[in-house]
Amino acid sequence: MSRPIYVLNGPNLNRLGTREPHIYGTATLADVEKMCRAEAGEQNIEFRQTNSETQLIEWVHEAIDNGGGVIINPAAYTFTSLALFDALKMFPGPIIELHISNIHKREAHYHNSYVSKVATAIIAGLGAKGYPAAVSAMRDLIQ
Ligand code: CA2
Repeated sequence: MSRPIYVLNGPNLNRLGTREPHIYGTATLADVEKMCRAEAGEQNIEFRQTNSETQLIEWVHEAIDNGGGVIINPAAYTFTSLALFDALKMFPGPIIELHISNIHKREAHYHNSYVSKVATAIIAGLGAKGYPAAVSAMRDLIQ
């Protein structure tokens, strides 16, 4: 059994689809999980969401021990968490940073991502479809 791909989601994404549809679309996080599992096929994925920085870091530690790759939408922690940056630095496999919106086209406080400094690749601005695109890319990276 190949090591699972961890798809990790940060704060407030549990409410995806409930507001700012012009930025984030109308798909819910449950819809996004279905899209990822459809794209993953027989590849095992762990799909999780938390509003807790500690929990997000502990899932990265779990992926260090058990995971083949990490796809992460850290949401606001992207721009604030050196602790998450330090945790991701320890991950030996490929990391894809994922954002539904194009953060570089938005307010200045969304322009400096700590995660981009350790990510293998970044996907931003493809909407919810960025998630299955990341799963497809990650399967290529870990095969
Ligand atoms: O575009 C993305 O995926 C973001 O990571 C989403 C974060 C935002 O802080 C980043 O700058 C970009 C916001 C997460 C909260 O998302 C919600 C979206 C719609 C409804 C409720 C929450």
